[in-house]
Amino acid sequence: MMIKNPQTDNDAFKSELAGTDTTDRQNTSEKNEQLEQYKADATNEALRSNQGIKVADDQNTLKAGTRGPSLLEDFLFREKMTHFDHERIPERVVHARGAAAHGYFQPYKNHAELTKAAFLQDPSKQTPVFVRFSPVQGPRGTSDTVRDTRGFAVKFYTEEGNYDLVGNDIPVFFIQDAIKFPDLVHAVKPEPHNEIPTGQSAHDTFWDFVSLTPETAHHVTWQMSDRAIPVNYRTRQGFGVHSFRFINAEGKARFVKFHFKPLQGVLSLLWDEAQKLAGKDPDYQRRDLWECIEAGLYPEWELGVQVIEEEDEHKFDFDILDATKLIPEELVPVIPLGKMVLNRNPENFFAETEQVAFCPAHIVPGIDFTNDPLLQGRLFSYTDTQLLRLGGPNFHEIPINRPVCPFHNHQRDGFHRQTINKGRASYNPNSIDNNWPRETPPAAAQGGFETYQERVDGHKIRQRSPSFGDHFSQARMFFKSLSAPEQQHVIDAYSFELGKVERQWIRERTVNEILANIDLELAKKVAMNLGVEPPAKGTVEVPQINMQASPALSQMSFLPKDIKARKIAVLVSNGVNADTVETILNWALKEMAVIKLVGPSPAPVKTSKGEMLKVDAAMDSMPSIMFDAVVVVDGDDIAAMQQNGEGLHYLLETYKHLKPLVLLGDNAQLLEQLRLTPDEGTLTGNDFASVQDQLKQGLLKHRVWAREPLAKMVPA
Ligand code: HDE
Repeated sequence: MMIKNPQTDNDAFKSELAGTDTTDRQNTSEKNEQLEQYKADATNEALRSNQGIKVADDQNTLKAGTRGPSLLEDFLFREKMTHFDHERIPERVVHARGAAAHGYFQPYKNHAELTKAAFLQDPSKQTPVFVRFSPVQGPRGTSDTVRDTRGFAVKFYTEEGNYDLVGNDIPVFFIQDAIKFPDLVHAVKPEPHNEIPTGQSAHDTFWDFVSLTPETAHHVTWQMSDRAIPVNYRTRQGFGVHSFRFINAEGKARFVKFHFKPLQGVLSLLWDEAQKLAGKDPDYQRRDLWECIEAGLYPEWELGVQVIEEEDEHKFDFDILDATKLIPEELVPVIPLGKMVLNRNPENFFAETEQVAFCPAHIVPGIDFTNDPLLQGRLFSYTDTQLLRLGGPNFHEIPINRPVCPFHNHQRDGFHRQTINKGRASYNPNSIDNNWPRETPPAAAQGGFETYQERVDGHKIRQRSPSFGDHFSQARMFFKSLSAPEQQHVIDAYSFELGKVERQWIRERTVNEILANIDLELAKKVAMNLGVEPPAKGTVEVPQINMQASPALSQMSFLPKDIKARKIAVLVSNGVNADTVETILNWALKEMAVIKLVGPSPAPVKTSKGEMLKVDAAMDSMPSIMFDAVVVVDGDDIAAMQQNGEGLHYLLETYKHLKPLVLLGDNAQLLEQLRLTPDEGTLTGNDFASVQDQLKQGLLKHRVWAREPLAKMVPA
């Protein structure tokens, strides 16, 4: 008899979830219903041409004789090949690679005091969302786990029209003014002469620009931190980055900063894992998102805002219009607005994920922009880029981009127009069609969009505001807010990246003119690693801001509260104790943790009871870097393991990457063989029940940080 992991194919989670949480899985939002109309199912259908002709032979071109030349007349061949030849569209100039999912947003309560935006009023109403996550630098084919900022773009299909919150997973940006964006992107993209490196910032042009552009200092410090190598998309924060405005029905406006906080915690990879994963599984993060949603393990975020009264606009040490600055949560707490849940994978990657068009200018009544010069430039760029990428001005008609409310206006024609506009008047005012469609009075009265009447008074001028002048104090605050291991990773990352920079003067300028102003110790340590003369002091006077450290900036403040969807490799081989495997599977199901049974090869193994146990994968196809913890089950063939280089490497890597390592039964001997120092994360015992609580604790802490100095010596 063959037994298998009941979690495989997600059967286990689905039955465990059945009946508990059904609203999440009904998928009956207005947006889903709208999308249904455009879906095509070919089951039981004849193969036809695009003109509807039934095709009798799709294997052979039309030829003059079986061995003769092909005929131009073959309209079926020409249609098929022409369509294929035109399948690709330009990829996004940044954020080209992405993964997305459907879900909903639901407010906790009525937020009418803050904003009149309809989707934030009714706590019983779910607004459909489509969310796309994306690294920035690489092309569509880059790897998920590269060191990079990640996009966190949310389209809310509200009853008043689409609202796009096009954010990132880092709360500040590289530059202050949109006019510098093409320079930044040209510098970070692969170098123009040889298109190297893909998906990486560790090269000369990026660091040349960074070292000459001090305003990048804060964002780049985040980019060198663990934030830039997330475990997956589910464990990321999202930030609106800019200050926006909320306006309520009385016309009262306030500044707001948006935050998405993941209920899964904020977790990162180690650099060695990130690099290895980029090769072993370039789709690691999109696969994770997909598989979790398929299994019913829906990721959730809490959307919140920091609110700043208009009269407090100038009370900070920095300008709230400067996108290289954040507002520490200790100064202005985040007010929770509601919950976002992702519960449905797209049906078709191209139709939905590739064709979705986000734009920060897509706002609804109750939300407005500010004069942040980065935001102002973005308001232009997104529509402009979609015109090229999606081939014309009608991309709003593509199913994924359509609002769920009706939309009528006098815009007409253009490539790929789908709407058949009735009536004869395509202008306003008109008397022929009785002046339809008509304008709506502003929001407070009836729902028409009204721009917030901010008073603006100034000279036309090309100049950076002096209030944007401090580039280092918040970078310093961020660095000081990190735990010791996080700080060490920042030092390591700067050293790694600058170590790949060929030009000595760029290395030196970065150390002396950027790092020394952020933190002298950081600069000295990086200088030593690079063999550069350590600086004695910074080059500018960095203002003392009224906050030395903000604990909310450390990932240690965002550890998960449960182990739902955390991944555990259970190593099995011939002789494995079948009861232990069952105990582990039952425990994991209760905890909603994901188990993969990993064997020496893809072949089933024979258990202690003589049954054949199907494995989910072989060690080489699911290496330890894909998991949060590893368990070696008792009863298996330890002699074989002791001689299996790949298996021993599996365990060494688990230890090196600071993960819980459970060695049951005789497998405890492996610690000694591998010369691994036991610690709170190396768990041994004769039965799983004796270690399961410690394993859970280890997973909640994510890493055994105390092990890190020793782990450096592990040859894996
Ligand atoms: Fe973008 N950005 N960006 N960006 N951005 C694009 O629009 C741009 C910035 C962000 O999943 C492009 O549709 C300028 C900040 C995300 O489809 C483009 C500036 C933040 C995505 C563009 C910025 C973002 C984009 C390329 C400086 C976080 C992916 C394709 C003024 C708050 C959206 C596209 C998706 C994509 C321009 C800076 C987030 C070229 C000019 C700051 C998440 O229009």
